[in-house]
Amino acid sequence: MFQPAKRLHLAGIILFSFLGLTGVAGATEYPVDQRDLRFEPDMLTIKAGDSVVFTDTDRITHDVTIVNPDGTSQDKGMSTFNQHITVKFDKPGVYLVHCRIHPDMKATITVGTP
Ligand SMILES: [Cu+2]
Repeated sequence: MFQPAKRLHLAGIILFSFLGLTGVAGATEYPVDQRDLRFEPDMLTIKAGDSVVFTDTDRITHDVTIVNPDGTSQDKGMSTFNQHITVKFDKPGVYLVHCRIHPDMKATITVGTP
């Protein structure tokens, strides 16, 4: 038997599930390497809710310190070869990234509204 009401209900469930999945998948992880004493790339534009995965590809220790748009800073710690430091950016603004060990290592991450 053909039951239009039931079909519509099922379609609603499928659509709802789909939207739920894309909501989660909407956040992106962007890779940034710490390579040859530089952040690579050293300029990045992302959206609020996205994350940046910093990977130390040098055979020396690096640090990830984030200077927030309000001037406060957060030291995300040190990494050695092939270690990752993941930082999630929830608020829009311009963030400056640097390595405490190597003052010339700098990057700028611009976080836009999602
Ligand atoms: Cu460094």
